[in-house]
Amino acid sequence: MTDLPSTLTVDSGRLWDSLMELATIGSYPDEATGLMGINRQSLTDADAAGRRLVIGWMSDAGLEVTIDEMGNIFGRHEGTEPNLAPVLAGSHIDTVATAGAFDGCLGVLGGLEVVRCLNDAGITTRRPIVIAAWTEEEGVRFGTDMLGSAVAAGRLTLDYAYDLVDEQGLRFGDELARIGFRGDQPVRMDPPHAYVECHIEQGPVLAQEGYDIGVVTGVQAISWQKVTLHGRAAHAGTTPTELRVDAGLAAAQIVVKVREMVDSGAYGRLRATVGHITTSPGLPSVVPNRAELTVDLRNPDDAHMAAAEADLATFLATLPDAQPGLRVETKRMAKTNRVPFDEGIQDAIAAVAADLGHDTMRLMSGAGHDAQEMAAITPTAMIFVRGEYDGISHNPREYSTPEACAAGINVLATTILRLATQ
Ligand code: HGY
Ligand code: MN
Ligand code: MN
Ligand code: MN
Repeated sequence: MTDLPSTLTVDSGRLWDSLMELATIGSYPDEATGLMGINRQSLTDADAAGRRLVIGWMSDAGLEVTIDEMGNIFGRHEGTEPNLAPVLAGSHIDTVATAGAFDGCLGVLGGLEVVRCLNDAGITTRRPIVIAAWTEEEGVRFGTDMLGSAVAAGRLTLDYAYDLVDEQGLRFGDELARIGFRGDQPVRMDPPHAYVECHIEQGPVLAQEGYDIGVVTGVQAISWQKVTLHGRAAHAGTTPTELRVDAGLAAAQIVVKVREMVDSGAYGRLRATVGHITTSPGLPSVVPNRAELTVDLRNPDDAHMAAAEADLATFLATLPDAQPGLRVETKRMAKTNRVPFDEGIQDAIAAVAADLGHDTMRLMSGAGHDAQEMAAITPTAMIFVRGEYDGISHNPREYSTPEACAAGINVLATTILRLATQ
């Protein structure tokens, strides 16, 4: 094994080119921004095309590619001691419907670039290095986020995942088979030596505080639920208020209520979003007899999250008081408590960043990540890369500069190098 360098410098142009090429898959002209957005939701044909592109690049880089029962993709760079637990790095390439080019993709293509860089330098580390692309991290198609990594780490079962259905009633397990990515590698993975994920911050903190790189201390709690309201269809012109059971009104009251909860300050740094809301039959002259909405709650404190969930449940139960006959159904979609990351891996990342000349700050992640699942089975932490435009994300305006992306992946590369020689 050649003498190892103390730091690695990746090919930032090659990294950027890969990011921009993957971004063409699932792209669409986004009317709201005038930019090209990306809609590569999991297990769609676009996702399958993105998967094939990344697998091709992994193979070109000499990685041994395997696919597990959840469609998680792994590219293995063998070590001089193959029996040692590998260093795992990665993220996801599935996107929301209004995505930019960086969310998740930076972590997968950045991991690939690390391997390409090791190949260029003729470096083989003691430990194997494995690059992962996790399935359905966003959770926006099948309703549970971090799905692929949660099954791999054992928090959720394969059967639970396979039986999830999308808005069209298509089943996860069937769609995985349809796109040809229902692999036969057992999904429950042996604990790796460590897991490191590089991701854009998706928020304004690094930019506001003047940092390019952040060391992530953990992920805040996440609660997703679907609320279905059953009212009574009635004539818009003839039906007086007291005879109405208006599902649309109840839905609107929930939207206002969650914002009032946030503004009250009673739940710490609660964030609440009603991202999906529909009424039926959706006609101008018919009082809605049904409404569906999702409530996404986030909180860095589990006790505050529990209080917010309980108070929202109490509020939902009172809705029929004002509209007798209204029926309220709730369904849990996703629920994760706050997840702290490993201090040792955080310190390793901070030391590498310092060696590379970057000051860093430590911050909790506002977004969920596959790393929060890996933290259950192996020492885990994340590297954040500064975002531009207030770190906007889940929007085609999402942007990090080539320099910031390269800085993040240089930190990832050297961190992986050092972990893989332990
Ligand atoms: O929703 C999230 O926090 C992440 O984008 N899956
Ligand atoms: Mn992501
Ligand atoms: Mn995302
Ligand atoms: Mn995420």
